[in-house]
Amino acid sequence: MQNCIFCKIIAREIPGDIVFEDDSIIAFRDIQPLAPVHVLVVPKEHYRSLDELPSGDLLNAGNILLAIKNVAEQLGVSGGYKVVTNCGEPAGQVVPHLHFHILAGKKFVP
Ligand code: DGP
Repeated sequence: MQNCIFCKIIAREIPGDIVFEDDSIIAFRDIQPLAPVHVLVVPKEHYRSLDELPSGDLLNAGNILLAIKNVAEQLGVSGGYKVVTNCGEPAGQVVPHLHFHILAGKKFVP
């Protein structure tokens, strides 16, 4: 989608510190980390937030969940991480492209 910063990272129009990628999902380090490990897991298809993920889309939903688990494992934080998605501006969502924060380390903002 035009003017979406995460779509631009996916399309390699702007740089991202990518730690994982497959056909439908990408994960890259957050540019403003709130924790020693702070990675965003992002479906490549543009949904504004979890609210927009189609109810029947179990494939996407399951793939995202498994990607989070696999990325956490790859980052070496299995057993000690938090997953957060901000759904809508009132919840603090700034980038309107569905993404899941993986946060790990001694100190992080919940
Ligand atoms: P949220 O508040 O859930 O929408 O979080 C958006 C996160 O995206 C925030 O922690 C900062 C991060 N972010 C914003 N712009 C960029 C960018 O251009 N590159 C990367 N890697 N992260 C970004």
